[in-house]
Amino acid sequence: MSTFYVTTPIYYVNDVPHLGHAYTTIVCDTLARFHQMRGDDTRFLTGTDEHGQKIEEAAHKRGLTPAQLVDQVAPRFDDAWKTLGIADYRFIRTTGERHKRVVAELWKRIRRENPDDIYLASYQGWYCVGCEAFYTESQLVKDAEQWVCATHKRAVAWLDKERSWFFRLSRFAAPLLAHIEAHPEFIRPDAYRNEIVAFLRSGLRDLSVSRTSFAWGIPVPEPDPEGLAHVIYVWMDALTNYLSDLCPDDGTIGGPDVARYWPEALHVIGKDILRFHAVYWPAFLMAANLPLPKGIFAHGWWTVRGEKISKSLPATRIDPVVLSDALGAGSAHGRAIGIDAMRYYLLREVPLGNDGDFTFESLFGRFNAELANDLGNLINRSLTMLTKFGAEFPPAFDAAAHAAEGPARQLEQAAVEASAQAVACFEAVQPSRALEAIWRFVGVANRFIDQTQPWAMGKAKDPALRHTLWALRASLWAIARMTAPVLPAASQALRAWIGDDGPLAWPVAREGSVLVHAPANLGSSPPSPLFPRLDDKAQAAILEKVVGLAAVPTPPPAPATPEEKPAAATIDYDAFGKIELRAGKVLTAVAVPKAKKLLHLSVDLGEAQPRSIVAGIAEAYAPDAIVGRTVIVVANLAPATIRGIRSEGMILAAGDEAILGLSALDRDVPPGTRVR
Ligand code: ME8
Repeated sequence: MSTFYVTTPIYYVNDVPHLGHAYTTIVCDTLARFHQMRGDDTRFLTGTDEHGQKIEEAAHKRGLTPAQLVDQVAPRFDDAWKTLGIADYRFIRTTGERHKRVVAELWKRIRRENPDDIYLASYQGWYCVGCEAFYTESQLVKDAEQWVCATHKRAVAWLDKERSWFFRLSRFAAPLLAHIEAHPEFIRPDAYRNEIVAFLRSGLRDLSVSRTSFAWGIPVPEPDPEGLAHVIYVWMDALTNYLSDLCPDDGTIGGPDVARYWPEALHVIGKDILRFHAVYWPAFLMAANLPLPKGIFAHGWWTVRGEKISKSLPATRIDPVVLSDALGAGSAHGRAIGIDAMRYYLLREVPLGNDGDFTFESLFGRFNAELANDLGNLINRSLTMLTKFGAEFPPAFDAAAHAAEGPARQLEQAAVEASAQAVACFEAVQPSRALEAIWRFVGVANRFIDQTQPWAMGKAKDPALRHTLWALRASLWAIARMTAPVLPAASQALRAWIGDDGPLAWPVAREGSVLVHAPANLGSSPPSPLFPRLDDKAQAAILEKVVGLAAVPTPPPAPATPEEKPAAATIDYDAFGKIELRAGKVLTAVAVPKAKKLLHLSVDLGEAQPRSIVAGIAEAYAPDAIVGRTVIVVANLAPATIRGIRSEGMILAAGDEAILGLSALDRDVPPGTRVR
């Protein structure tokens, strides 16, 4: 039995899960399910990254302590994965006691094994809180006299001579290059390996691995001679999760799980965090004289209309739970089938490693062509034939018919090929190619029905129908199993229909045959379509649910006694109902030139385009302080032009002359939600 250990990045808890997070988690889930089916000793880890300046700032923005924020948000990731049916994962939080012990232990171990690899100095330079990363100017972009992070498109902060512990990263360029050369599979796909090799060849600078300017982190486990309190750099803390989850509770780095799983670790990550995983992490491990993980697989970014799906761009955010609910609405199996369809689309649409643009056209296209048509029709047609003729012609394997030149033999060959190719592709972390191989078999099975015409055989009372029906049933059996890693719910339903209640193992060829190993005596029961075709109406309903405006509540009823005149200086419900207040998320904010009170904002109200709004709040709020906030917007105010800028709404704020406070909601609601 082999061992397989797969990890997702641990996600930041400064916001809630979106489709980008779901993607990595689904990739890992698929690989874990596949290896489980192959009989491998499988372990799958995900979790949340809860320390650092970014989390501390996010908490303060919400008026919470960091501990309160992380305790609120971490379960939302765990819940999302449970709702999405992610199987048998372990969930680690970096605020957990064991993790904190292991991180301190890793630090001490580096100091023991290679004392000079960590030293005190002072750091001066740029820092992006979004990435929690130090940058040189050559890694940043200049925008209107400011250095801006290329990923977060926001100004970076200058850290001025912050006293810090440094890690001697510069020592590791050569050993890392040697490791990559000796293990070509260490960084995949190739393009990312080449990127890291080029980065290493250009030389490495030592890395600041502690911070003193904030406190939300794991304390450095040794005193600073000047008495300053340091917390460990959040990436050193976060990366250690992959190891700490395997360690015993006392924080020792070792024990049976480390021995068993660590050498097999595969880190699946987005390309945005490749350098941390492919350079910093192995260097920390080398300095501690610990073995490296087996590999790192970086995937590309999902975009929406070309913009990366991210927390900072709400217009790109798609909630995976809402999407799967909407996709499964037409199926008797509901969300479970919606989840399968979403998994299928994400895994099939782009080869792992490439970027992909999420579009509803391609999602609906694949749903209808590949799930409803190719797979759905095969299932429906096969089960119909089995139900209709199975009693008169009980399916039976006929060795001679199976071996003879003809459709059954082609079917068998296609099954053998699909199984072997899918195994190779899943093992090589190429789920899109595995699905292509399986769908080639689905195509051959559909052709088998066209060629053999079981309905005509039934009519002609042809006894060969018994073998034909057997072959159809065996094909469904093979397909149910081969699709199980990607389509767990559809696979389970299909297996129930054909009576496959054996342990869920991969269908392998033995003595040149896959199909002949299908269990005998399969029963069948009447199906309901797994993936009902999405017609125009269904597509419109999905769009409405996933990207449409949040439902607008009906206006409150008029007062019960209309003859009662409202008192002076009050307005009635009707008048209030005419004011359309909506939650809006501030996407960007810039000062209006020569107007010291004005900021020009773009605000997401859940519409196709963000609104342009000019607000008189510049004296009270710096642009940076309001980006990302959810405010209350008067959405139906007549547009006006202020200082030559079109303003399409008003933001509610407190204060007469001077602005004293900005309207806010105490929790995140989808942009566009009505406020009343
Ligand atoms: O980086 N397309 O956490 P994070 C594809 N805490 N994948 C995406 C994506 C997109 N548009 N957006 C996010 C962190 N992801 C650190 C990791 S690990 C020791 C610490 C996925 O919450 C992708 O896997 O910003 C990416 O690497 C990860 O979410 C970033 O999540």
